Amino acid sequence: MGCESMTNARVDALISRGVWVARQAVSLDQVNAWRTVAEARYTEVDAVSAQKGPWAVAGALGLPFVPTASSLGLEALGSDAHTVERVLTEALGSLMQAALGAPIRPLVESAWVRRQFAPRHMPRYHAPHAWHQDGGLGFDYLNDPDLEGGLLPMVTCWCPLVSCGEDAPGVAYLPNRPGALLVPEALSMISDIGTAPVLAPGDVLMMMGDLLHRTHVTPAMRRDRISVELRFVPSGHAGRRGPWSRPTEESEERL
Ligand SMILES: O=C(O)CCC(=O)C(=O)O
Ligand SMILES: [Fe+2]
Repeated sequence: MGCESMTNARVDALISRGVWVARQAVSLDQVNAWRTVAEARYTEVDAVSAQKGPWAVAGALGLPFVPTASSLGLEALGSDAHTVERVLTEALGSLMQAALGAPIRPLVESAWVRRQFAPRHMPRYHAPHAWHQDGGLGFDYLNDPDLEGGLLPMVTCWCPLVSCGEDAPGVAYLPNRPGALLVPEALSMISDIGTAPVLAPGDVLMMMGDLLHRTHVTPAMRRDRISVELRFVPSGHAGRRGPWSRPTEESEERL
């Protein structure tokens, strides 16, 4: 397949199925550098957590930390947080732009390092992510009836820093595009187990904002997984703030 038709195949898949696995989009050296920093940060997280409990981590490290999902703000990677942004934009920016039909920008205030555990290591307070749509970030599910208008135009780049999907938790998705947000009751009734790709470090799972996905974890898994994720929206779009979004310069100005 020629280079151009390959690109078209990716755009078509992302637009029609809402998902594309960009194999080896990031170099292994680069991913290993991110992993080394992320592992060091999680060593700090675990030390604080062992001493003072998981709810003390954010204050002690001065970083966003969600104990129920072991999620750390991407800024935990220091200057490497900018590298994530640059590398993903360089490698996949044109594909995301084609899928969203507009120039793009990263949603840096909602960017994460995630850790998911093999069941045998799972801390008491921790849970895998249930079925959801990333385009529902910050949507008021209780009071806003506009499930179609409420969907953010978005592409998530989900990057495992270790191999996953088989022996370590990955992500499962339902390959179609609802085109709107689903109410929480509908999400909780999904019985399909979905498609869970086996991913290697360097692979990037790209998901449109309406794609249904969740953590894929099975009782047999033995290894834990660390991943980074960055979402992209059209550059002209204001995005939306979720409960864990960090202040941006703009939102600070408004305070
Ligand atoms: O890392 C995972 O297991 C899933 C994370 C995810 O989908 C999300 O937080 O949006
Ligand atoms: Fe997600």
